[in-house]
Amino acid sequence: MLTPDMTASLNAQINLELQSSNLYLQMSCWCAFKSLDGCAAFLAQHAEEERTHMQKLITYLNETGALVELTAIPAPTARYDSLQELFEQVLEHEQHVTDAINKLVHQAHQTPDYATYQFLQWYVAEQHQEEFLFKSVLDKIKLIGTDHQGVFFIDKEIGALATPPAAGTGVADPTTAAVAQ
Ligand code: OFO
Repeated sequence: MLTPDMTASLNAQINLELQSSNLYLQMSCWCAFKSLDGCAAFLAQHAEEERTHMQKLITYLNETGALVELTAIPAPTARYDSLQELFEQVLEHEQHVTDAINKLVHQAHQTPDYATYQFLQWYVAEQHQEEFLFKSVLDKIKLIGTDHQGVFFIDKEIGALATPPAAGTGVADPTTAAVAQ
């Protein structure tokens, strides 16, 4: 059984994962608007993955008999000056999520609530992967540059990180996902 404080913190994380999903969906739309189809596909897929992170937490709270409470979340920024600025914001956001996960792990340990502590280890590993992924994307952008040809190649490279939809579903096949889940 979760303490009221632990329930409140896990609910905050559920809402942060939803916020992450909305942010990446909005970023995907900006990329589509700029005809950056590879980046749009990659970010749309990542938005879906954030929903799976949220759902995992919802299932955990449901299983423990705690009430999930969704809240209003801030609207994401719709416009960006460049692809580099966009991915800098992604990395910054993921660092913020890592910080939130670290605080949750600390709280679970201090409570003590070892079931939640154990459950959160998946998120600890996931954040390492996500920071690594987005730092690599940003490094590529800085290396290739964002003049006209550069943007074309970056879009292809980043698009290649997105898993093609499973036949006829329009949904990425999770068994072949190249991007961290
Ligand atoms: Fe992108 O991270 Fe969720 O947890």
